[in-house]
Amino acid sequence: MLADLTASTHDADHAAHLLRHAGLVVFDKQDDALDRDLLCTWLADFRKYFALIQHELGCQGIEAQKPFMFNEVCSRLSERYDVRFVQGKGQYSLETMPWKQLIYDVLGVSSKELWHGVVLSRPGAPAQSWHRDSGHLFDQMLPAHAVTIFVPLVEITPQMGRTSFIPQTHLDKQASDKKPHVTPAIPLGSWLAFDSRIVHRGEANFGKEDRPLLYFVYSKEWFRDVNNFPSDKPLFRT
Ligand SMILES: O=C(O)CCC(=O)C(=O)O
Repeated sequence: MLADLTASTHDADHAAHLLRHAGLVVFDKQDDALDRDLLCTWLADFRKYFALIQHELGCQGIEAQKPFMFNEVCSRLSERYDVRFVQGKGQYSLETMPWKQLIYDVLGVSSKELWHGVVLSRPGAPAQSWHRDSGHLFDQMLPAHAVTIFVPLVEITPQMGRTSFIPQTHLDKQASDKKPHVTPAIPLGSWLAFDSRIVHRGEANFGKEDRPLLYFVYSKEWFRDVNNFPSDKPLFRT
C-alpha cells in the first residue's frame, strides 16, 4: 500500500491523483529532497521561537504540562505543542517550495497559505486520537478545500513516533478508525502532503529526542479555519 503512495514532482499528474484519491502522497525521491541548509535554518528558527514561547509561558505561570490555547501556540496533550509561526513569509513562501505545483493543481492557483508552524512532540508524548484537521464542510463530497504539507526537521526514528494515516478517509464522512492505516517513514529531506479531511494521528514519542515536524496549511481562498487556534488570545501581549 505504502509503495503506492509515493510520487515525484516530475510526475505532477500522478502526485495530484494520489492526493485526490488516497488523500495522501509521500515525496521521498532524491530529486524532491529539501536542501539540508534550509532545513537547518528552519530548525534553528523554530528552536529560537520555541525558547521565547517557553520563557513567556513561564513568566505567565502557565503550566506546560496542562492543555492551553493561544494564537501562537496550543498544547492539547501532554508533551505536544502546536506552534504557529506568525512572522512574515520570506523563506517559507509557497513560490519557492517544491510542492507549489501540487497545491495549485489540487486547490487552484488562487489558493492561499493559511499558516505554517511546527508540531513538536517531546519524549513521553502519548499518541494522539485519530482525528481530521478539518471536517467535511458540505453534504456533497467535494474536492479538497485544504491541504497540509509535513516536513520533518530531524531524522525521525520509529521510536520517536511517526504520523499514521487512514487512506481514502478524506472521502468518507463515516470513516472508521478500524480501517488499515499506513505510517510512512519520511527521511530527513522528504515531505508529504495530505488532504486535511483524512483521518490521521501522531504516534507516541518513546524516544529520547524532540520530534519537530514543520507543517504548511494551504486552502481555497474562501476557507477560514476557526477551529485549530484561537484568534483572540495572544500569548505575547506587546
Ligand atoms: O505529530 C504528528 O505526527 C501529527 C500531528 C497532527 O496530526 C496534529 O497535530 O494534528
